[in-house]
Amino acid sequence: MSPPPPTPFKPALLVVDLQEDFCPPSGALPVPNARDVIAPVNQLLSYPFALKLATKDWHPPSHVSFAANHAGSPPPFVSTTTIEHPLSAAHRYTTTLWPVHCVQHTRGSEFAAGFDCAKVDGTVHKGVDPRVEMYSAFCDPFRWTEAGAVSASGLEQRLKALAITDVYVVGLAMDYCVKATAEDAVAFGFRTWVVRDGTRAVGGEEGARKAEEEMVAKGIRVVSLGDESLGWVEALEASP
Ligand code: VGL
Ligand code: ZN
Repeated sequence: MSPPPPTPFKPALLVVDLQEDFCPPSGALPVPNARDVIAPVNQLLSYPFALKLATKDWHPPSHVSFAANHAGSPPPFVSTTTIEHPLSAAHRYTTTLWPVHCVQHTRGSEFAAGFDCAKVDGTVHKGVDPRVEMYSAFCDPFRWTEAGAVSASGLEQRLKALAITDVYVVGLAMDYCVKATAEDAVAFGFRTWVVRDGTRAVGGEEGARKAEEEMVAKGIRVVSLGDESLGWVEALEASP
């Protein structure tokens, strides 16, 4: 017999950015083997999580993370820019520039074909403020500086209002938005799980290995679909 779940145990599922632009071959910012996650994610969506949410990377055309929006249109993936807090320029950090992706209302911003999005209870939009990068589904990284968040999705409050204890994160990409979302979930006090089968990295297998190591170091539990922690979810009573 495997050990019982912790009590209380009220788990939520977050499906991060499972959108066409992150899927090969057509996506603008394709994550290797991204479509492999669709079947495992659909399986997880059939479990009785207390809450199931999907996120969408949802950028305005003027977003700061697009290489094309910077002088000389530097090459994406290998170029960076410095992002400053709009109210406090002393707070700044360097971030990667990307191809134009997930522009609001475009084909590429739609959920990936075959993703059973009818089973989610809602969609959280992220990366909406053109001035800041927002990998996490919760907030931009200035949240953790004294200058404070520029943009927050309300996800923390939504989970806390339902007394969620555990957050299970899957989706794209493991080394960017899944990782940032899981790190914030831990920082906000949730027991946090990343399910390997349901995620893939921009940096391929090497990117996945490094992301896993960094997440584990922060107290995130990286597990496979067969892990006992998912047995706890399956065994919950489906809510009416
Ligand atoms: C993502 C790069 C840029 C992600 C989003 O969803 O991981 N990566 N925007
Ligand atoms: Zn993005």
